[in-house]
Amino acid sequence: MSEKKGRFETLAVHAGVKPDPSTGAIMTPIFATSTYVQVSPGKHQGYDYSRTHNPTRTALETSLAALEGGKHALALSSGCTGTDILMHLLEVGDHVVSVDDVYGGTSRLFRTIWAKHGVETSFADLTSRPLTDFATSKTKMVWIETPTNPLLKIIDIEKVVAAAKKLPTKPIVVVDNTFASPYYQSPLELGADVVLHSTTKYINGHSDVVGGAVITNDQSLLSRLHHIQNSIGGVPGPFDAFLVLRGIKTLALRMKRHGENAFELAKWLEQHPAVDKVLYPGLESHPQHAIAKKQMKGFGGMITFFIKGNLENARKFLEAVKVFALAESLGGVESLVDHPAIMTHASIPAETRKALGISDNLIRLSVGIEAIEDLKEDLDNALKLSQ
Ligand code: P1T
Repeated sequence: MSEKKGRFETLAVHAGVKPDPSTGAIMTPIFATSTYVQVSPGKHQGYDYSRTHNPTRTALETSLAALEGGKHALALSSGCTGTDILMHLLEVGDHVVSVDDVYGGTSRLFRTIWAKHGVETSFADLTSRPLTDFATSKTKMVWIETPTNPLLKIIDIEKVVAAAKKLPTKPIVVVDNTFASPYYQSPLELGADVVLHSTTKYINGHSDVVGGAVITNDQSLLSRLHHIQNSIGGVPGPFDAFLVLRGIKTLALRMKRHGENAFELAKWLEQHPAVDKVLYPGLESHPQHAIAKKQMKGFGGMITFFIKGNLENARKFLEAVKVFALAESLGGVESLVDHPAIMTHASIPAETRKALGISDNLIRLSVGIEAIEDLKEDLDNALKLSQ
């Protein structure tokens, strides 16, 4: 499925996209059809039913595989569908080691859905302890999110993959690459078996689609994942597939700008009197800055910081921003601000959140592509009003 011609920027514009043979239309048509005419039972042009395949989705899958340097991709109805489909690979009694700081919805799926179906997950701080401290004789999957949501911890992908490959249970290593996007990080090159994306975020980039994807080089794993998707559903509609495909064309331009704006704001916030601490992988003060430099091509558009004071100070700040919008999600062209403890990570039990350090004065920024001066002025004004 993959088309490996060209550099990232070229692939983003061209991979998967061919002029429509019947009209010459340069843009991939939105194939709004549930089914396909067969000339004789079982004789068709590669498409029989749109839960199984759809040409707009196929174009998107080819593009996603190319961007991640992978051979195969499945486009899905959401990032959480990707997590769920991957968990369907496991059997009762199997065990997962997951990074401790993951998106709240990922943690919720592991703790409240899959634990009930007999798959236990251990949440591990893989920045300070080795995988072997958490692996059991049943560990069949290792779940990495890096940078993590919302603490922006950096996990050494190559190191964890090497440790996983030595385990007798041969677990599948999944990397949720949503925060970095394929522009800044290529987990398959670092040895991961599967990359997961919430395409809702940077890949689509315009906050108008919920979608997901999994990408792998392993043909048999892809077949198993496609069997699961085809059996349970979880497909994106052709309109959504088209929108994500369109968003991808500007992914490189957007990511460059997200990264530049975020780096500048992170350095500036670090000096701000109303800010206690800033977490951004590009800062030398970040505890895993050296690993980020080694495995990422840039540091992305997400910043997490601790505002001086308590929840009241955080509230004043969050109510005062004008360019940044207070909303869940991330990765769109517009800047967003999130309060993880009350919003995106509320489903994580309070004591677990506290132990992780997701405190009431923690604020997460998804830095957009607006003028840096306007972003700075907005944050400065709201920070002043917060104290
Ligand atoms: O929302 P959905 O497309 O299902 O993606 C889930 C998901 C998976 N992985 C990561 C790293 C994510 O951040 C998300 C979704 N996150 C948010 C909605 C958020 O605001 O953090």
